[in-house]
Amino acid sequence: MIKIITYGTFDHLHQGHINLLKKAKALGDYLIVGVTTENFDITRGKINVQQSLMERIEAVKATGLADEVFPEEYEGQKIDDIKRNNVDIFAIGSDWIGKFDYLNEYCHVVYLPRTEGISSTMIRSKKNVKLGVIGSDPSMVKLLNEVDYIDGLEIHSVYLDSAMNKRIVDFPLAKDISSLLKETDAIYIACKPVDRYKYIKLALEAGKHVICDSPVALKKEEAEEVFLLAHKNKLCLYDSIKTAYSLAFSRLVLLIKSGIIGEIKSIDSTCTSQEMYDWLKETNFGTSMTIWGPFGLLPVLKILGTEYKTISFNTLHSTEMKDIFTKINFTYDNAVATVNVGVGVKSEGDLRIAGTKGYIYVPAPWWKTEYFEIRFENQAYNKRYFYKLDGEGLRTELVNFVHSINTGNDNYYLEEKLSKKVSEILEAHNKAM
Ligand code: C2G
Repeated sequence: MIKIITYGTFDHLHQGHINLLKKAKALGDYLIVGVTTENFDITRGKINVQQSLMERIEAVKATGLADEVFPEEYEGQKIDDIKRNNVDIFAIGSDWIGKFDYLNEYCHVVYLPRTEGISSTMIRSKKNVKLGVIGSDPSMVKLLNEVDYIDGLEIHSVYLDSAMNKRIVDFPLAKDISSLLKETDAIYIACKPVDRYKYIKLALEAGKHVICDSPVALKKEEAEEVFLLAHKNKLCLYDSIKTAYSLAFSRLVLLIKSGIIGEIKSIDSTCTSQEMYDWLKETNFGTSMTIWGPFGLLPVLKILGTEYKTISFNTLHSTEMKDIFTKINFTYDNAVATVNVGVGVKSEGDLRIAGTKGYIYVPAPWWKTEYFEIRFENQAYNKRYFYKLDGEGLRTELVNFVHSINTGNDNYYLEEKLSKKVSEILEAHNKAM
């Protein structure tokens, strides 16, 4: 009996995949198909997959062409699979020519002609979301660089608000806000924090989905109003705390929920930056809190929840700014937390999460980490975790944003109540200064 093995993501299974499976099966008697898991796809840079692993496996099974279907989970698994199953032929589409020659050591490698004119990417991006950009914050430049990686999203035009440093961008400039709103489906807001609420409202009232740098609003009431408006108009409103979308951070939260370090008793997070923009000095609200608050608060509110018992602020002022450094102290029923944020003051930007069985250490800068450690008193049990970070979390966030627009699904990386709580804390801090 001749055994053939092939692999693929098989997102939105289409004729190209079916032809490939038929050709592979025709090479022998028994066809084994490895379907790539989300985790492995992300590590190999494929992040736009829309169907779950189970849906994709079921779709391959339903073709009736495969004799065996299983998940492909890690780099190097192909060698294991080939050896374990006594495979005779490894078959894959011609887009991979040369890439799997190393498997010739274990079996015969065949590259099969690819079906032209059809791909999962084409199916996923039938309709492109036209994104308009308002603002000129440096985050906008990062966004413009990331969009190429996102299926189903294109930058339509950019409206540079005059209040900040104008930057040269390679995209068409909109002459005013109303023409930008008229010609787009969604708006990315990257302007001064104080103007965000105003632009979010304008965009939502015009029926546009919104993704906005964090914080979305500086007052609790304003945050509540814009989220309510989004619901009323059946639109997505994304608060862009990029760290929430990074693979390392989201896996860290899941590991904590699984109880790996026991009950969480303390969280310490620090976020600071040296760079000072002129416009920061003009603001009449807490600077370090506005710039770093949403990031610093994220692990505390995400892990310990938004229902703390007490909160207090310890703020350092300077002649130029209302707050250059703030320590926020929280008490919860069974835990405590401290968040340090600073602008123009530099400190070690790490994250420590203490539990009853062990602790998690995320080195600086923890908010864009690809790595963390779970440590125990007995160091023999320590574990290190590595995850690839694409575009500082922005890429995953945009993929998710487009997915929410197309399906109406909620944003499950960053809950609305967390965004609202961030605005509430910023307002309370501003009042306390
Ligand atoms: N394919 C094809 N014709 C198309 C599209 C895809 O023949 N129009 C083939 C691919 O060449 C591949 C298989 O269908 O052999 C699955 O394609 P994808 O779902 O795109 O998966 P891919 O990223 O190619 O995964 O480690 C290798 C991967 O697992 C292969």
